[in-house]
Amino acid sequence: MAQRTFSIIKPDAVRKGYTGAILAEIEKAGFQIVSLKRASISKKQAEGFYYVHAERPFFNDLCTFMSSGPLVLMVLEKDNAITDLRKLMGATNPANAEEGTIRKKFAGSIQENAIHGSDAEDTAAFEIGYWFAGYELV
Ligand code: FUP
Repeated sequence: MAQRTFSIIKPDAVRKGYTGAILAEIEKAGFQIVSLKRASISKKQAEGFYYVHAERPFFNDLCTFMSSGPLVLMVLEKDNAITDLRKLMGATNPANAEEGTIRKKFAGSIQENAIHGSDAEDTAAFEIGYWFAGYELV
């Protein structure tokens, strides 16, 4: 059944000019783009988005990085969208990512790792609602 997930092309990838190439990988893999916007987010917005990581040692650096420049926020749809996007992204640390994955091709480090994808249905619902209003989901 068609499922929605939330994704971000992170500031490192946008800065390096990979937005179009990453979108092409996503469409080639069969995802429909339900909504897409380029934005600059505040550190506070990043902290709210990543609240589950608030106690982790990398939290502050991660939120500084996510608010360091424009990023692209997206809602994507396909059968098994959540699992399939995670496969397409590759491992969190690009050093461990499989050949052909977005992180293998475009990510520089475990923090500056090019793309985010929701990891479960409940987090996808929270993340879509955090960044998009209902009228933007078409
Ligand atoms: P992922 O779901 O693959 O994006 O990874 P996690 O949810 O575990 O981590 C969220 C983000 O925190 C990662 F995308 C990058 C950042 N992170 C670090 O900066 N250092 C770490 O050791 C782990 C994660």
